[in-house]
Formats: sequence, C-alpha cells, structure tokens
Amino acid sequence: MKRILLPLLLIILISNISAIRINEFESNPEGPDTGNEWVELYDRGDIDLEGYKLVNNDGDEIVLSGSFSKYYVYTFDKQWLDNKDEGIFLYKDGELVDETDVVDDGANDDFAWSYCSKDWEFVEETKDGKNDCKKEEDQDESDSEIQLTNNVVQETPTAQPEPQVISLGAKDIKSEKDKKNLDKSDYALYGFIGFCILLIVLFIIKSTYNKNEFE
Ligand SMILES: [Ca+2]
Ligand SMILES: [Ca+2]
Ligand SMILES: [Ca+2]
Repeated sequence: MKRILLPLLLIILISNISAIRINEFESNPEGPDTGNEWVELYDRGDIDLEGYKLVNNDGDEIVLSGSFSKYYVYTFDKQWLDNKDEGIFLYKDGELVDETDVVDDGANDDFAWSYCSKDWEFVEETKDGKNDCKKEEDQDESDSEIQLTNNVVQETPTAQPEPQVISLGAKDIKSEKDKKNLDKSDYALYGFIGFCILLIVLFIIKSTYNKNEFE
C-alpha cells in the first residue's frame, strides 16, 4: 500500500507546486499609456501573491498582494513601462522567479508581448485570457499537415506490383550464344556422322552387289 501511496503523494505535491510566470504585458496600449499599461501573470493553480513583487527594467518596484487562479492582470496606475527597451522581472522574497525579454512596443495599438512556448511574441493582446499565439500555432498546424501529407504519400501502398526486371548479364547472354552455337555444331556433327554412315552403307551395298555380280 505504501508503494502506491508514496508516488501518488509525490505526484499531488508536484502538481501543486507553483509555476507562476509573467504571461503578457502591454507597454504601449492604444491611446494614452498612463493608467492603461498592464501585465498579466499566469499560474496553473491557486497562488497567494504574498512576498511577490514586479520590477521593471529601470529597477522600479511594485509589491503585489492578494491571490488568484490562472490569470491575473495588474494595471499600472501611472506610466510605468517604457515603449523601448522594456522588460519585467518577477521576484518572490527577493529571489527572481521569472523575467520577460527586454523588448520594444512602438505600436500604439492592441498588440502586446505574449509568452508563447518559451518565446515572446508580439501578437494581438488577450488580457486575462489565453495568449493568442496564432502565428506559431498556425505554423505548427501547417507543419503537421505537411508531415501528415508526407506520411500519407509514404504509407500509401502501391497497388501495382512492381514489375520484375529480368536483366540479362553478359554471362547470361554469352551462355545463350554458346548454347545456340553448340546446337548448330551438334547438328553439323550429327549430319556428318549420318552422312558417313550413309556412305559406309552405300559402300557395303555396292561391294556386295559387285561381289554377287562376279560370282
Ligand atoms: Ca500608447
Ligand atoms: Ca501595444
Ligand atoms: Ca493573455
């Protein structure tokens, strides 16, 4: 029983370990930035923000509080993120937990830097929701389709049995030729022998006839 319970307990513990990350941020929202910039955090479980703080690339700090599950959006009440060379760092109890790339957002629109499979992409913002990593997903899908097509092509059985190619090598050709030559010489030999036998028979008949004639 212990053998089953111990791994099960470990799995439960591991699955509950925090995996908080900075998921998206908008440093240049459409219109005025002041009061409209925001950062989105993500954690797959429930998390208490006690001890967490955000730090920007200039070293300014914001202490977080409260708790959340899945997505959490913090909207800055002042202009806190630069539109150039900006990045965000997440600390817990003084230790770095996560950080973004240092990037630019010169586009005064609803495109924001989003975490997409370990890379940061500048895509349409999805505040408080799953990031819209369409470009990457489309690419993955098209890659899958290409792979699938390739597999289909590769796995399609050939309906027509492959024609058996009989190749006659030089040796084979030579043998055939030799056989023909041999046949010819055989016929000549047999012909010659037959001819000789006929001559002998005629000679015997003639001798017999001559002998009878003289008797
Ligand atoms: Ca703006
Ligand atoms: Ca923007
Ligand atoms: Ca999002």
